[in-house]
Amino acid sequence: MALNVAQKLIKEHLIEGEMRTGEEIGLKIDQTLTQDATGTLVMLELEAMGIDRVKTEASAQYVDHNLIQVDHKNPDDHLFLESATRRFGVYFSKPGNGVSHPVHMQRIGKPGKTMVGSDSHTCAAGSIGMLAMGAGGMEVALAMAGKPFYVKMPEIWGVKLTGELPEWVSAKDVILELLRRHGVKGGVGRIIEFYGPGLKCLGAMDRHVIANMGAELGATTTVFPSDEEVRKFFELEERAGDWKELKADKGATYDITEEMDLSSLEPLIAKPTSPGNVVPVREVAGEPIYQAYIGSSANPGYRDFAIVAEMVKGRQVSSNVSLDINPASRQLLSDLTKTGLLFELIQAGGRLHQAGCNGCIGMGQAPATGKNSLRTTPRNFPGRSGTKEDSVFLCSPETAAASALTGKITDPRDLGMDYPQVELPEHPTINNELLEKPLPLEQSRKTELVKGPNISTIPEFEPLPDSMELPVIFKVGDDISTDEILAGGGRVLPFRSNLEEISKFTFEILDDTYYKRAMGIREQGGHVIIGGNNYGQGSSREHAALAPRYLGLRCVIAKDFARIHWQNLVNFGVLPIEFIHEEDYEAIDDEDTLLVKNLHTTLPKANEIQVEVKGKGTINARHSLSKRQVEVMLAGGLINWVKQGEAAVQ
Ligand code: MIC
Repeated sequence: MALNVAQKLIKEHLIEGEMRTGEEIGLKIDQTLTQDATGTLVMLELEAMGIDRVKTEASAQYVDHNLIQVDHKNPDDHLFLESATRRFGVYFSKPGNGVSHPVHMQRIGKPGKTMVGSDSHTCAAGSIGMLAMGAGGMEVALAMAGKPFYVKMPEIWGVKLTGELPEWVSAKDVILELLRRHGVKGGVGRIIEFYGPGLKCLGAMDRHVIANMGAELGATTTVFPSDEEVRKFFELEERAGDWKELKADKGATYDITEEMDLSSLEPLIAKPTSPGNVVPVREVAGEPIYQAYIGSSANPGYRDFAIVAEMVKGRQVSSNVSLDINPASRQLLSDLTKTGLLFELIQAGGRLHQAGCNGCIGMGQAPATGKNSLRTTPRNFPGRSGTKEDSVFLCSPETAAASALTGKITDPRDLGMDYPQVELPEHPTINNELLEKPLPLEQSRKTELVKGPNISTIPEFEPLPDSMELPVIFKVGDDISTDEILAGGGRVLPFRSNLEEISKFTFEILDDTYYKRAMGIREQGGHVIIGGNNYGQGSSREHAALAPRYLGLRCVIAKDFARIHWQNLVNFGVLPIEFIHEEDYEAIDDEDTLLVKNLHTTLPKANEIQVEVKGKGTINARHSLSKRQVEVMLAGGLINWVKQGEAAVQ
């Protein structure tokens, strides 16, 4: 049978289940990626499981999120992570080396391999023909321990690219076009596979831009073939030996197909406060801006910075605009320095920040109240920038630079400038000194974990009770993101390894009384949350499940869930169930109390669950847990389940 690229990758790594859409499959994982904001928990989980050494071909830990060191917390985490990588046999990418996704792609990723990462944008590695998926830290820890990664077999959505990108339109506009067509739920339960003659005009780093933001469509992942463009990329990165071809077979088909004529695209922009809120730039042109922000894993390539530099060369950005330059990696920063383009950026008024994620996750560079910020980052959920009432637009580097020059949102085609041609440096500055290799086993066994005072252990949670009577203490609408459940940003992120402290920020953006109310009834059995569509979209941060669980969350009933957050809820023993009739969402109010009974017998047997709304009647809901996940739920979460499994073996 002729296979597409996604099917080939899955087939080659399938160790449990069958490739039938919607059924849970278990995959062998070759590589893992963790970053500091989620990695501390992963390392604590490895410690809790008593792992001696990771079993993957390559696991890498990056320090790219929590870079601002205003007190001991972030640097303590960095040192803890470094010690843990030495202890467990993991690569360590030091602070300053850059954002995990581009660095991993450049230095460690390989075509044909699978990867899970504790960051939703792990899918960016699909740009080089990997099957790379974001997941909660617990799942990544298990993959590092050599266990399979479980996911529902997705539909494969083939997007055929034809034509060629016009001048002033680039990769970011391609993914924004897909978001314009399908919105933030368009990719749920799907792998997006790009193919067709249009691929020729997209280099590997352009594909990274597109694959990275597949996460914004809620897709399981995105894949590209490993073709001539990917070969050139590996050659440039001096890793020609790691390249291999991976293409769809002749006659391969897709579950769903769609075509995009690249020649018909125009500059696009996602308006506040959702990556799915996409319109042509010309529709919002003229709005004054306060900030133009270049960088992040969504536009991390040399080209993305060089084009901005060429556009602002010899000019000054508008006097009311802050042009923030966030190099995605040290390699890129060195290259821009060598080619002199950094000079042009700075001379034009650019403010240079360190290599890393920075303002993309609200770690600095928060915009002023009510002012428009144009960013090349992947997300603009409410408050993510660090400013509560923010107004963040997502766009290409071309649109951001044009707007920085004029001081208002500008379609770059209206600048009247020739489209600059960017050449990639012939020899990029490859320097592996900030990427420490795993220690040999004898040495790693002698390494002690270095834990600062901010690093706490994960508490034990009890198994799922057979019946639960739970007050609804919070009812939310559609598309609630993990940024709204548990914010990022400079205030909150430093507590990523301290559950008790970070839990105080839960839902703070939406309702700052949640923490107190939840804590008030935690010892009485906890509470339930009611959600709308796409509950928990966005990041993979398992803290968004773990912190509410710590505060007594036992169940979420929603219209439907985003994949990674749904998995995280299960992993921490929070029962995720869905309304069968959407109208029932309306029937439940904030003050109601819900009763679910006989869970130990009903969950393993049937998908339907009866929920009694006290004083109002009964509604029918359903769960879509696999047999394995039902066991995990009943055990009270993945850690308990793993321990039970080990106890059974002994
Ligand atoms: C994000 O882009 O939202 C993040 C910050 O990278 C997260 C991870 C995190 O919350 O630490 C993600 O994408 O998973």
